Amino acid sequence: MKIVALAGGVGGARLADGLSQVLDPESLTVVVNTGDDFEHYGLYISPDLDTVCYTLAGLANPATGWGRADESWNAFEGLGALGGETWFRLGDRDLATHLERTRRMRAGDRLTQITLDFCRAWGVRPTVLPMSDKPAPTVVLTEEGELPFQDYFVRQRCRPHVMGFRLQEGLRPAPGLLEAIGSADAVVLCPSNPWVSIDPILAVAGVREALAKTYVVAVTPIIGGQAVKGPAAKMYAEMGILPSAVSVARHYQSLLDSFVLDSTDSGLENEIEMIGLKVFVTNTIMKSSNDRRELAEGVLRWIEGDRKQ
Ligand code: FO1
Repeated sequence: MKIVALAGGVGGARLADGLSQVLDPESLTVVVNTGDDFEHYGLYISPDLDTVCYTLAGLANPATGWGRADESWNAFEGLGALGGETWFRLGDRDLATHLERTRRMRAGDRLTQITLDFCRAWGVRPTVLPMSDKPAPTVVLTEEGELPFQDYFVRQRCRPHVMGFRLQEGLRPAPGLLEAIGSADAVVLCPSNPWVSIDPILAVAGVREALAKTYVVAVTPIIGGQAVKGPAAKMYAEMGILPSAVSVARHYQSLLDSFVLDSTDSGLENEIEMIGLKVFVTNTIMKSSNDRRELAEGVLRWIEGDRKQ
């Protein structure tokens, strides 16, 4: 089965990793959010692309989910000693990625090509695509004004109250993205933040139209009213929406054929079916590599069975 996974940060990367353990490399394409990208120290930084690629390569820091494992912080400490900005941590191994990506983007290379080359260098075999080669900065609209994404997420630790988001609408999709969705048997919306990880991908020109022509299943990023990681539940609450798997199902509703609900929330199954979605209830918490593979296997089996009906 050919699968396209839409993913953002840590949660999405983990399911993408599970899918890469189960599917042949040529049967999996991971499309990654670039709305978190920003320039820092003159470097073009693409956190979700790096989180997905590092995770698929087995290079990710297991504690944080972002950045590299076995990292050292010599350059970063040197920056601090010089009075440089230290709110966004850049490890020595991670810096190589940002330096080389920035050098190649300044030379005119496309983010898509850079990502494919980095994946080859890191031994990542599935295809990983940015959602677009064009900059797509997500702006967070808060009660304290408009904030660039990393300012909100890292510098301010998601404290400001969110009122909404401004996404880049109608961006040109990365080469091959729409074709990958068009030839997929199914698309999996990974358990990433619906607002700032998945919605930016859905806003890329042609993506919603392409999804309408194929089987789409979303894996809940909210369990028991809480996000597994990150501010998704807080964002829902601040925008007056009850943080729950039902709210996520409604968030994507028109795009979905079915929804993967965590066993903790099995009581919500009927409510989600009432809005017209079929529901697969399973354990969606991924603490280990084995959990990632098991969730991926379960979702693929679900898709196989549900598509046939
Ligand atoms: N997140 C933090 O909370 N603090 C950091 O210092 C930080 C540094 C960082 C460096 C590289 C990278 O790829 C990601 C990094 N992140 C950090 C995570 C990043 O802000 C988020 O993972 C995404 O933007 C949202 O998923």
